[in-house]
Amino acid sequence: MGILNVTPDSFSDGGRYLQPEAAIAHGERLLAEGADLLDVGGESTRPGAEPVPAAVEHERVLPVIEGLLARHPAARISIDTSKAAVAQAALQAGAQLVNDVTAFRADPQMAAVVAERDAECCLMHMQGEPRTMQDDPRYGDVVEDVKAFLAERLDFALREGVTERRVLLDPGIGFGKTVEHNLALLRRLDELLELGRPIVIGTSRKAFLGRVAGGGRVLGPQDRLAGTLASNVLALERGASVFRVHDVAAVREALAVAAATLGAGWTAATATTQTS
Ligand code: HH2
Repeated sequence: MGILNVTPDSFSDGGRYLQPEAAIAHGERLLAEGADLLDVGGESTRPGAEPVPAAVEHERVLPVIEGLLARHPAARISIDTSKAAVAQAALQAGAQLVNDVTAFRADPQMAAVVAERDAECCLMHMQGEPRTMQDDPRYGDVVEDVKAFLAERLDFALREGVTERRVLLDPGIGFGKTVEHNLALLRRLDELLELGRPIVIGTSRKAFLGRVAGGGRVLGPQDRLAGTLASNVLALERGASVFRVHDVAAVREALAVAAATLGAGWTAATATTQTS
């Protein structure tokens, strides 16, 4: 899953792809690098980010989704939003998956929009909300707590009429979590497989990688590729099947080597929720 942030303020690439033409060109680059899915987002969810009105988000993402699909009709597009109106417009324009970092909690209409169109969805764990989520996050056992949350959200989605085989789950690396919480979730990612759905993992360029890899320093977002590769390879080994990343070509190569070494494992086809 290649990341396409159409925002002025995303933590690693804010402002680079705010113009539709620049975003479409970047999306095409990610497809050429081998992305199986493009995750288009018009609202940053980085720690401290302020919410964006639906109309602004719509204006940012729709021309990009339409432009990409006009040039690449077979491209699979995911819409990264927690607003039902934005999700609905994106699905109408041809997106296939709704990636909701609030797991259907922010907008009471979201589950119905996904159910009505029988779309795929990704339900992610987040403690708190982006503006304040990194202020002293606490858990009993982070893996147990995240697992219980995802189980409850999956149940909720099914009760609202979402098709089970369309649902992906994500522990939400960096969303209301300390470095130790993120590392525990990666170390014990296989425990989430008991939920019976494919696991999405999003470590790409995140701050905890900069802290762990930097020793005493914190490496900046552009210097976190090695950490991104290491964490995605480990996530593959522990059962993740969708990898949300900025650096598609490098991660694909790392995953190909890791999968070949493991002797089975991951191909893009195993990640889809459409045929399973
Ligand atoms: N992380 C971000 C945004 N959306 N969605 C899922 N399913 N999983 C994630 O880990 C995830 C996500 C944050 O990263 P990014 O899009 O690079 O930054 P920003 O939120 O600043 O736009």
